[in-house]
Amino acid sequence: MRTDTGQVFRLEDYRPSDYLIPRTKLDFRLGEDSTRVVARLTIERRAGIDKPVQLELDGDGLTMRRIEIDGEAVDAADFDATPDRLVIYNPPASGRFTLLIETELAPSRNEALMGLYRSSNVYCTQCEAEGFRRITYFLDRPDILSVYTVRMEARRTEAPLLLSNGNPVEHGDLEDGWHYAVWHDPFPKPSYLFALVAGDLGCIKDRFVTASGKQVQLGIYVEHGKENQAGYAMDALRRSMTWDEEVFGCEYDLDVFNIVAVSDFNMGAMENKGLNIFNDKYVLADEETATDTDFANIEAIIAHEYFHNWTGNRITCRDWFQLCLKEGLTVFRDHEFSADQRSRPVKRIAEVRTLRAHQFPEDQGPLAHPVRPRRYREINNFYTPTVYEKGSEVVRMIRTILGAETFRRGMDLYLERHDGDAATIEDFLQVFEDVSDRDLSQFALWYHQAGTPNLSVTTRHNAATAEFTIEVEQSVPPTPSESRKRLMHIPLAFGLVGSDGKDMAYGGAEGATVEDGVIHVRKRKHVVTFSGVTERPVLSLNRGFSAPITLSIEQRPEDQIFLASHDSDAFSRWQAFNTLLTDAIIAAFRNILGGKQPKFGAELTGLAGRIAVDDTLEHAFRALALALPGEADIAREIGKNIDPDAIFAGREALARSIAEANAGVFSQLYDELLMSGPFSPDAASAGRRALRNTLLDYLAILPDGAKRASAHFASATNMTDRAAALAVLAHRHAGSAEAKAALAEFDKRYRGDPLVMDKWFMIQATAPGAGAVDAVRALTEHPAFSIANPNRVRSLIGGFASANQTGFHRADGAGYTFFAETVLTVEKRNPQVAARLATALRSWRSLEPKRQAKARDALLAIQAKEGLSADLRDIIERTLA
Ligand code: 0A1
Ligand code: ZN
Repeated sequence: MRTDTGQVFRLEDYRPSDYLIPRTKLDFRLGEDSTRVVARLTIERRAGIDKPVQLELDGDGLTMRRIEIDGEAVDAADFDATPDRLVIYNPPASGRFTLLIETELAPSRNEALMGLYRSSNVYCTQCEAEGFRRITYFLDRPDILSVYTVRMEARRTEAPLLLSNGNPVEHGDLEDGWHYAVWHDPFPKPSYLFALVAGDLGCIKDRFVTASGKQVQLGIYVEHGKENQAGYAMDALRRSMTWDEEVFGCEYDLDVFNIVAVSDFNMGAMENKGLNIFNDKYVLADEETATDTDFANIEAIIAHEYFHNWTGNRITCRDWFQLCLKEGLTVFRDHEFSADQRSRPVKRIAEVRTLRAHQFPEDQGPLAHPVRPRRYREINNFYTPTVYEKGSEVVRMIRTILGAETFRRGMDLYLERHDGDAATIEDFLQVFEDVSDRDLSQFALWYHQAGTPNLSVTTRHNAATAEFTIEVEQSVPPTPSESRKRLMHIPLAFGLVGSDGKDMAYGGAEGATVEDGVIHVRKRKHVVTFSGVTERPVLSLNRGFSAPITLSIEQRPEDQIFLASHDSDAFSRWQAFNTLLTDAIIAAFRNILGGKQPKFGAELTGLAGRIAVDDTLEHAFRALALALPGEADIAREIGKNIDPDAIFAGREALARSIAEANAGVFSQLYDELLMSGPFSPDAASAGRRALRNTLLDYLAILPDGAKRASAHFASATNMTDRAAALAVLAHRHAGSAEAKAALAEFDKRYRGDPLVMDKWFMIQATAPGAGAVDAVRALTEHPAFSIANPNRVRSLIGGFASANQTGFHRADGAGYTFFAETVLTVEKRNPQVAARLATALRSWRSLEPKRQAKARDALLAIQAKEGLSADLRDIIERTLA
């Protein structure tokens, strides 16, 4: 485990390395307890450096067995090798030489899952961000691009399959039951994109012909017996390849494209050149084991990793500060792909919900950082919602400002100008300035400045002059180490909605640039006056969520109801209804704290009923609209002094009130939505199921609710419906005979399928109330649980800490104590997963004082642990700062 050295990396310290490694040859002799790696590196001193300089290579926990320069052993006095660094004091004066390094690794003992490790008897690698240095000494930084040739030897019985990046070159038998394979990747790449896989796996194959007629062999490798669960991923891959050609002009460039699913993986998946390695959760799916959400995630992640082939691999990052260059852009691309494959408005609502649930709390808490950070202690901790999701929103805003056509020209220029480069955010912005002749310097603050901007808005209508005025004032709250903020360029899409529900035309606009339905907010305050507006419009603002901001706007409830019923922008329609629901829950929360009964207006509950049956709306949209804002969303709106129990009670009261007011309508619709015929994971069918399951959640509150949910569970013919019913039983009827029976049956039926058991763990981990701590503790002893597997840990412990507000934030602090203990246990094996888990306490300062003190104690207990990993110490110290 890499313990904390306290070293801080700063963007301004970037300097190109003195040496380059144009060619890398790797020879692996694979054994689970001892693997030998011989690296032959062609090293060249960078042009312009004319005197000899020492060569320093990165390592992490390495054992070196041999070192030669140009075929000669290196004298002990001429180098220094520690586990974490290799220094060669006097490299050949010519500046060009071959360095041979032999290291010895123990894949079976690598539980951090970085570098070369074993997952269910399969050898695999994970090198992003700094895992390659756990395999051999190297200039392990993304601006060192090298052409790799990889040779692997293994026992044929143990590893009949030998894969690496690029194209296969040769393979054959060796003595004693060993065999070998050689792979060559002609595209120069950084070390973080290196990968190998060796093992005994099942496979499905397909072919793809690219737009220019190139034949590509596609392979998806999975555990034997799971081949029939890989078909959806293959279909998603083919669709991704076609889409990227059509929408971005990006064609695939190798003869083969392979995907391998492994069951022990720290993240979702990895875009290694020509050999993507996936968490099996994002490959395996069929109706019996996967929910509609799983299918959608698989489609998105297959696409994401594939799209990295251009945005990430052909054009990579100069340094890790530029991570958003590949991640924000690739998330934007996968969002667009899903929007095109499914329903664009529904996809947009889901994206915004995710952004608000994950990125907003990060941006508004102690872990806030710019989309392009300026400093880090541990880069693993910067694979964040800010870099990914906010990074994607920034790209979306560039498109909004430039328009779709100019944006595409900018992307074409980027792909052409920087192919083969290790680029920066400045390079990226430059292409859009070049194609548009716009000055994006103020806009660039979205990359450089942390925090969620707020726009405070007031409006007035003057009937006599037919003028409608919008006053907009921007502010960006202070974030850690950035107390003073500069003014941002915020593209604010809007509409003036007339009484007929249509957007009103206006004569002109003054006070800000207004183009194509977008107000460009650039100053602290704009007074924007629209002329020729004869009737008072209802203002629809930040349509499509054009900017990732918060809005403070006093809007009458009747205006919100009007927008929720009529806005032509589907996102804004959803937003208006969601705001009404949020406001109602907050009012109920305040009543409960004041000892009063919460009350809800009939307009609101009636509107819920009307949305449910509105056939002009997609089923999936209706399901999203009717899903109440989560407890954490409400907590974020309230902002401080949070009592999760009172929020829970307020939210439940609204759910009951909606259910009671609409019992008949909901029940009838629930029956109508039942589908017969074969299962299909398409968006329309998934939408029907989503709406029916949302209705079930309401109906389960009413008399005989447990019976209805139990019948839903028993008659389910797919995992979406079965898991939904189980959650309703375990959450709304915890402890009932029906809940117990369903949990037991699910366990019995799926005990042998770890990915399905993750759902069972998660559902129980998120059951509200004080009992959750003990339940989760007991489940850590369940035979299907394993503290060494990241998916199990995320489902049970992550589910509890991040998605169970009343359980985790139990008033006596027992949730925090259990959490601190568990984070430390996980950390012993896997610091990266532990650090990610620990971010669950990032909003601790918004809790009411008693819980706040207990949460702080838990953080301090972790901090006090000796020899803490760099990953965990970084998160804990920033959280406490
Ligand atoms: N580049 C990957 C994410 C990733 C990052 C770090 C990893 O280390 C364990 C693994 C994957 C992506 O964006 O999909
Ligand atoms: Zn990515």
